[in-house]
Amino acid sequence: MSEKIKHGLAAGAAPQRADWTIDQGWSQYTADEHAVWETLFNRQTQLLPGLACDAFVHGMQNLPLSADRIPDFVELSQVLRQHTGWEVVAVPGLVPDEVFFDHLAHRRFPAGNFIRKPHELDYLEEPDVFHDVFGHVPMLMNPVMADFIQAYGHAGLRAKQIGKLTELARVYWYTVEFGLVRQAEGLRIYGAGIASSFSESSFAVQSDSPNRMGFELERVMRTRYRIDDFQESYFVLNALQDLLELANIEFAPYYARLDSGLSYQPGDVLAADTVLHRGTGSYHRTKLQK
Ligand code: HBI
Ligand code: FE
Repeated sequence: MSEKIKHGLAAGAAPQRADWTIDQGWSQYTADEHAVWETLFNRQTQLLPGLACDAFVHGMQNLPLSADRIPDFVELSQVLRQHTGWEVVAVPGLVPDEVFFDHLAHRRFPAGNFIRKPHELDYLEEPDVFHDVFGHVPMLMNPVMADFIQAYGHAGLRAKQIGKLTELARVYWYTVEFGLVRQAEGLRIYGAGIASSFSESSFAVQSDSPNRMGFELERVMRTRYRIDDFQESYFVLNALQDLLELANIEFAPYYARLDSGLSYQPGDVLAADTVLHRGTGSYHRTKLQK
């Protein structure tokens, strides 16, 4: 277990419940914490029209989310359950892989109950209530995404047992977290890691720097990703419906094929890729020089 996963618990303490859930403790949020939510909520809501996909916008409209307060997971779950059968449960931060997957397999989305500090508005490593709720929950209102994330939970449990989680986790990363989708008007965000980030929202859709390529499963499973900065490459679905196929896929033959052949760096572009935009790489190049 990593150090990160112990965060939120007293040193050496075991989680109170075997499934790592805790009470959200909604009444204990301070005015300052609600104010951080308000800042983040307003800034993202103003930014996302024209950047987020229709499913995200519709999900958001139908949820009891507002600027003035951190949402109550019980209220949120009542609405979510009616639409797609999902609910939101509170966890203290990152939880062990098997625990995370077991929740997803049962249509429970584990959301951090804490919120970032005012000096962490733009970036923090652990998923907090803003990332988990604002980023993920609107897409859980979408039936296709609802089924896909549950299927990922089942696949994750199997992948963990057979030592293939690294490859499977790339699928989640490049879809649920950092996915783009084609829409009639242009490329749009559906990934929660992008939708909950002020700076990456415009970077992912509008910047010349990153590559944007058609999503291809085996290609994605071979592709490393950045966890500490904007992505160098985004993979684009033709439609959210494409996730249905991915939800029903048998991963075993893919794992077998991945045992031979290459893995790719985040910024690689291959001859076989469907390149929608060949990135200039300027953003990451500038960073390297600093
Ligand atoms: N725990 N709370 C939380 N949120 C995550 O996204 C998460 C996790 N534990 C493990 C995990 N993600 C990843 O290891 C898998 O998606 C691969
Ligand atoms: Fe996430």
